[in-house]
Amino acid sequence: MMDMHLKPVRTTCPYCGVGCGIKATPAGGAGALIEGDVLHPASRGRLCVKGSALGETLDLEGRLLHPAIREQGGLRQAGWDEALDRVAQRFSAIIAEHGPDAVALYVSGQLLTEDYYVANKFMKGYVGSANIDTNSRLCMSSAVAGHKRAFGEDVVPGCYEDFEEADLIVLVGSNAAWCHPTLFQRIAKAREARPSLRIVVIDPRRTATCELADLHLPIKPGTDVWLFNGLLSYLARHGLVDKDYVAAHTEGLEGALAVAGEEGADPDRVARACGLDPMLLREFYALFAATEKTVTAFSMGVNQSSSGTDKVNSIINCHLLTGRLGKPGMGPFSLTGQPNAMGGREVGGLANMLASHLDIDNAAHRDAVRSFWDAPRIADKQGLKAVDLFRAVEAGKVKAVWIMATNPVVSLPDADQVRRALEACELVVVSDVVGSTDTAAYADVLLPALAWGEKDGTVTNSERCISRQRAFLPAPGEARADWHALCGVAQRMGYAGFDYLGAHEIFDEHARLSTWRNAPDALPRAFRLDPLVGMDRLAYDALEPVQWPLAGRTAGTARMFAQGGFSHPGGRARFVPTAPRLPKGKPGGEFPLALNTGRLRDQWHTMTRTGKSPRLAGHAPEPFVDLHPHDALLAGVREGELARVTSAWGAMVARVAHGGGIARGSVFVPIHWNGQTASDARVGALVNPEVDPVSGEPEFKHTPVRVEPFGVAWHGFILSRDELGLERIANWTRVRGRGFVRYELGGREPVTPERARALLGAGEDADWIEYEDKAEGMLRAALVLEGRLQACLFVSRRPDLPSRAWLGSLFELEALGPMERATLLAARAPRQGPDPGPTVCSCFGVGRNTIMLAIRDKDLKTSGEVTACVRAGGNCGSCVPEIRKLLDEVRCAEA
Ligand SMILES: Nc1nc2c(c(=O)[nH]1)N[C@H]1C(S)=C(S)[C@@H](COP(=O)(O)OP(=O)(O)OC[C@H]3O[C@@H](n4cnc5c(=O)[nH]c(N)nc54)[C@H](O)[C@@H]3O)O[C@H]1N2
Ligand SMILES: Nc1nc2c(c(=O)[nH]1)N[C@H]1C(S)=C(S)[C@@H](COP(=O)(O)OP(=O)(O)OC[C@H]3O[C@@H](n4cnc5c(=O)[nH]c(N)nc54)[C@H](O)[C@@H]3O)O[C@H]1N2
Ligand code: SF4
Ligand SMILES: [Mo]
Repeated sequence: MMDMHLKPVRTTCPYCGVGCGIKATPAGGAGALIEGDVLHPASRGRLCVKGSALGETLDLEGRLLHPAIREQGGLRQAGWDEALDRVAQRFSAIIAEHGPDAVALYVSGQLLTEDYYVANKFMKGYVGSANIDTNSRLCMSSAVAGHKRAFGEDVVPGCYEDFEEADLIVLVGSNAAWCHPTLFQRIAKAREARPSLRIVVIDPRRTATCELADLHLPIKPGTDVWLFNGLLSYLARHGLVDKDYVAAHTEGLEGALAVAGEEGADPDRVARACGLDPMLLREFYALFAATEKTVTAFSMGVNQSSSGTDKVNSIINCHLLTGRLGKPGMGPFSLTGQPNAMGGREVGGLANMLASHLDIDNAAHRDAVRSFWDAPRIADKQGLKAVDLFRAVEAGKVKAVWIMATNPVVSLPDADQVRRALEACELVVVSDVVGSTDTAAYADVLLPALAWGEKDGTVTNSERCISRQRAFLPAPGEARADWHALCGVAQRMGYAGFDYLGAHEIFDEHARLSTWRNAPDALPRAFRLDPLVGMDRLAYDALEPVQWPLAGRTAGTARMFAQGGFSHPGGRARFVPTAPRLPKGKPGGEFPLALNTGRLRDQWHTMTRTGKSPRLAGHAPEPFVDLHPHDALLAGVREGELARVTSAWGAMVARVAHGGGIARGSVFVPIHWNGQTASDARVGALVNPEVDPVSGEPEFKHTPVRVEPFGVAWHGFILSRDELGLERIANWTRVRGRGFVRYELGGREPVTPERARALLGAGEDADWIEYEDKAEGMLRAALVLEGRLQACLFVSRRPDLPSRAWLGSLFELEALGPMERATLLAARAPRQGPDPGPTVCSCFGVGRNTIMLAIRDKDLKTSGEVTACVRAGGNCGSCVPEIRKLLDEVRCAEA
């Protein structure tokens, strides 16, 4: 059993694919002190704001603690035996009647490798269907397909150190400042030490990442292949072909160059296709040509596209041509999203793969895996990819689906279709750590999983580094590891080979499979873990982070392919001809704008965990639609007011914002809000379900939409100690504050004092403070309970509501003093300075206005000076790019 003696435990962050090391010291109960682990090679002690706030997400509020079964419309608590019996019986019955393809698993890059391995073995080897897909389909599948086409295997050739060694870093479709923050900080630090390091960002938006960029190429959405084909052609014409490398280790250059064609040979034409200033494009091409040590890192702006796989290969082509691969400071680099995106690929979690980097379409590969498992059967054709899977569920072809560690009702495109599918499905099993998610609402059987801090296993980060997640908290309620639940069902279905005594035994089997028939004359592959075979529990627990392929238990390999040795037969890499094409859904007519979706700095996906942290709530307390002021004018919407965004698939409501980074013709909406945190802000409902033909990855960044006013008679907010049921409110959103819940409201039916009382749950003789100005359409009220502020409500005809900052702080008081009572409805502290403004630094709660004031008053010039003056940026550093932006703003205003 784990040691619970409040000693620090070294583990790995459960969020992004950087995979930072964490030292967690249990603080009694469900809490823990979270620090960066200086020994972890991925982060060397750094943590971003999400990682730093993990301690605020560990409490058991909202946790799913017991299995539950749906009966007569309602869920009732059940024991594990009953729940697992139910799943096993229904799975067996459906398979017996309709065949193995009538059941499916939909899993996640947030599973540990051990969970993932068991899920894949269960489906492909025992059920005998490849209908297991994962949310990595929505994330990394284009990179996987691109790697396989180019290298013959899904391998990232480089490592994080390359970002520090490079002379040029090109970030394509990546907002690393917010999404891979500690890696971004390594880049920032490298540049500080070596100012000659050049950084280029290719993104239609001007993001926080651009604050570090020497060049920002605001590319027309979807046109990356034009840009990189043009670059390939430019490099070839300017004598940059690494002839030895190309001759010795690659094939197909002619075809790739031919497809770039005449258009690609003329940078001015490329610039036109990409909507870029020709001078800017030429400057980038010249810089790339002149800089041997170049890393091209890419993320969702590349992968999540109907031409995602071609985008990936168009980038890799440029690195193959110049031989810039696998050597210090150079290479194409796929930034992975989830903590175990890579581990999932190693165990073959996608519907078109087999375990251990083997192919489902290859009979010898199938035989290898089947014989290793000694399995009764093996899936012999590809299964359904995520989007198609949920279509098949709606059509009744797939009759049972087990969803694990993902929230598809929020995160899949055409998300209302997913709702319909789950409604129609005979058996929906959901394994989650949280009881109420948009997806769990459709569960027939709900299974409680161990969360981060409780579960035990391994993850692999973007640079192929395997590291341990270790438990440091006791299992709460009846929660169990996901692999344990899977084994329970498998055993009940009569399958042998699922009697593991612990995660270490699963890992051992996984490591052994990687060596199985892995020989030059058999089925050679780069992925192999020989030195990790045979670890007992102790050795597994002591495992240090290590990069595969391995030379020893602690001796990894940082870089690959410098000397060729690719996994295609013959060992050569392949140039892939990539013919450019635009996204199919062109904005115009009814839907004139292109919807781009993505992430915010302080939230993780559907907010089930980051949403618990008050510290993380301040940065972006509401969903918004960011668009160019000109497009707002055309759409008749105004900053600060609510707008409806509609596509051919669905609609949502969000507040209009002008962040300043969006070009005309596009809008940006964050992905995080869902049915639990807003009445109507699930952006997935709008997203075009078009997918890339090779990878099956959806077009998340490009859906034609229109924006129009969402008319309300009043705007308002409520801060309340308890959650409220907000009936008859046209629009609401919710975030967690320290000691309170914050609701932002837009309403149509007037709020009278009586209605205000009803909304806040104030009885006849409640301690109630109220101020009303009917002529101005203003109402302010507060409910006090035993001397403490219980709730307050502010309503106004216009969205000109007072700051929530000071009001929020009153919830931390044991009792309201007379001064606080007197000024409560003014929403300002008696002798308070100016409103601090929206949060920039979440760690120290420093607002925009505070920072701006300091910059102006004290004439601050650098982010370091800002930190010294007001603390902002002094902990995790995630807000430093935003501080730099504010410094620029002041500088511009002064000039
Ligand atoms: N804070 C935070 N960090 C996260 C996550 C999170 O939820 N929150 N999630 C993690 C996960 S799973 C993932 S996958 C990663 C994603 O990390 P990123 O890919 O960096 O994040 P996104 O915001 O999805 O999109 C990146 C950028 O692609 C741009 N883009 C859109 N269309 C195009 C195009 O046609 N061409 C180009 N070149 N760019 C385009 C968008 O404007 C956006 O700025 O983040 C990980 N890290
Ligand atoms: N519009 C739009 N949509 C997108 C994207 C986009 O850019 N735009 N990006 C896509 C991408 S890249 C991704 S990765 C997806 C992410 O989308 P999802 O995977 O749907 O998002 P999460 O909120 O991370 O869902 C994880 C779920 O697993 C639960 N969970 C956490 N830990 C465990 C565990 O150990 N076991 C179990 N059983 N459950 C656990 C959480 O409570 C949560 O409900 O979104 C995709 N959807
Ligand atoms: S960068 Fe942040 S979210 Fe990503 S692994 Fe590190 S601490 Fe976690
Ligand atoms: Mo992702």
